[in-house]
Amino acid sequence: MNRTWWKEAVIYQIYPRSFMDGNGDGIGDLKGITSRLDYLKYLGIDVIWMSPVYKSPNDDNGYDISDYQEIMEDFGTMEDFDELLSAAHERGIRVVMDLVVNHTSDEHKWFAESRKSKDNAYRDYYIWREGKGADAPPNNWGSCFGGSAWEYDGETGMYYLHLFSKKQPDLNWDNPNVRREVFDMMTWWCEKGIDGFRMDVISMISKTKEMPDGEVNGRYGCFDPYCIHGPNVHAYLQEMNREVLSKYDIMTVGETAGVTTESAKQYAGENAKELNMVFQFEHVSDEGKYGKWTDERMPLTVLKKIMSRWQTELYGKAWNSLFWDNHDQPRAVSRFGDDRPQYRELSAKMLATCLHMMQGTPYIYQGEELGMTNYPFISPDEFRDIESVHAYEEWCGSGLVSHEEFWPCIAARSRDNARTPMQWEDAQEGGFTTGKPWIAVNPNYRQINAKAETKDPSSVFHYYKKLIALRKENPVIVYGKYELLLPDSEELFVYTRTGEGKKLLVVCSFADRQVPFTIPDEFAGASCLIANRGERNCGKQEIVLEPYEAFVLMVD
Ligand code: TEU
Ligand code: CA
Repeated sequence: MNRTWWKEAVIYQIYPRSFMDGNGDGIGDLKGITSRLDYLKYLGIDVIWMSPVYKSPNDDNGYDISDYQEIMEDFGTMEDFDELLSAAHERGIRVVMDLVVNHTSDEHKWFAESRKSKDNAYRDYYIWREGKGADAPPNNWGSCFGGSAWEYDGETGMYYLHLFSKKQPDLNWDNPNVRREVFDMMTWWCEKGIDGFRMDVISMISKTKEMPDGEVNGRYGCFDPYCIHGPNVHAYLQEMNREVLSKYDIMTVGETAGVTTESAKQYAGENAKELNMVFQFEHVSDEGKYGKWTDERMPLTVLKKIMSRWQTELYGKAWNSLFWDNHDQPRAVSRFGDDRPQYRELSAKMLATCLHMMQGTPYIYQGEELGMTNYPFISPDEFRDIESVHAYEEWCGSGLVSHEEFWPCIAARSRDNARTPMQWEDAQEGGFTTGKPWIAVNPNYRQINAKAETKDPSSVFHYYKKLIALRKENPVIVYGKYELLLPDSEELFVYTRTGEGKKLLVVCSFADRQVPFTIPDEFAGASCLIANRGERNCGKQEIVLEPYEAFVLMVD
């Protein structure tokens, strides 16, 4: 297995809109990020991945791009970007951009041209189909953000495909001109000196020619079999690799909705010449009776099975990306841990231990290193995310479900839980802005903020800082072989890592009560690398784990 910088790195995801406001307009921006680079350097991360900062009307907060080579006005100027890039590089921090090329904004010049006429030169940059008569879309597919995946355009009397919002028309990757324009744009960014791309829904760029009705789920049909892992997806990624990626020392991570351990070996195979790694979503795809909108918790045995399968089946063949949350997911400590005051810090540190001792590249989502929690939403008026706004309307507005029944589910899973502003200090608006924030700051910023935690050696922040340092000091954490122990335990997540002449025992209690545990003979007398409840002496082997206790033992 070859060794490279992106395998040994820890990556920090920034959602620019909510990270730091540099000019008091209540919206995070590039100058704000630059002003916080020393904080990130102190944390010890190696790479920042920024969610999109390109020109956009913000229908989906920047995931609807109207110009790939201009900076969104809210975020600043291209000079601000250049300043951020060089300031990050001066600190040894690499910068990975978010590449959103499954779709553009409907305000992109390509789409403005494409919709003008059926014989326009840009017509086939997008996916147009005849309807089945008046007000009848080409098929029954539903979009990820509610409603039909087809929007009627009166100018030419046809429908265009949008798997997300109607302001996010899907590009037609079968058109070589589209691929050429995308590759040229990517090269332009690489020539500026960026260090890689996170590729938004990249598993969706190839669609089948035939677009039949999908299996009905609720009010619409499912597009998955026709729009995910399509017939040419690997050919297009190999072409992208030949034309752009292979020419630069950059890293790439695909956001591959629907990926399996088998297809991951193609997308991110050691020698597949496509991407370096992929995000899989099996551990964050548990559903309830309202689909993703559920406040139920995935059983630990199911979580362990999923994470272990990815650890073992990719080992030596492809590279894992490790994450608990991102800008699309609720906060990890609320979803997988326990955000009650007496357990929040302990369970945040336990979750960090569980993930950062695994094989693969760990991703820290902004605020996760502080143990930031979900927001206490009380009304749909507090939502800003198009997905949550539409979902509430579709389920409650339509009378399908009562507010009382649906509210706990959407409040638990809304993407806005992760998009409330970064909590910097116990000051106005958590130190995020001197203005009125675009989305409310979590009122618990008084207890949970970077200023307090960077000064407190026992904080969640310092625990993450130590985990990051351990990864750099112990190659077994990066390259060691994973093995799950106690698969049937619903309280304990216990696994080993073996390699580089070392063996680790990683013990994580997901329980809010004491749990007996026997330290395996081979770890008797081992040294303790890290523990969230103070040093775990390893004198005796029959021990009782305290609630959310986590520790790592190492033997030569
Ligand atoms: O997300 C794709 C995606 O699958 C998510 O929308 C996910 O299905 C959903 O959020 C789970 O609740 C990417 C971006 O990460 C997301 O922010 C964008 O909204 C989406 O693509 C469209 O660009
Ligand atoms: Ca701003």
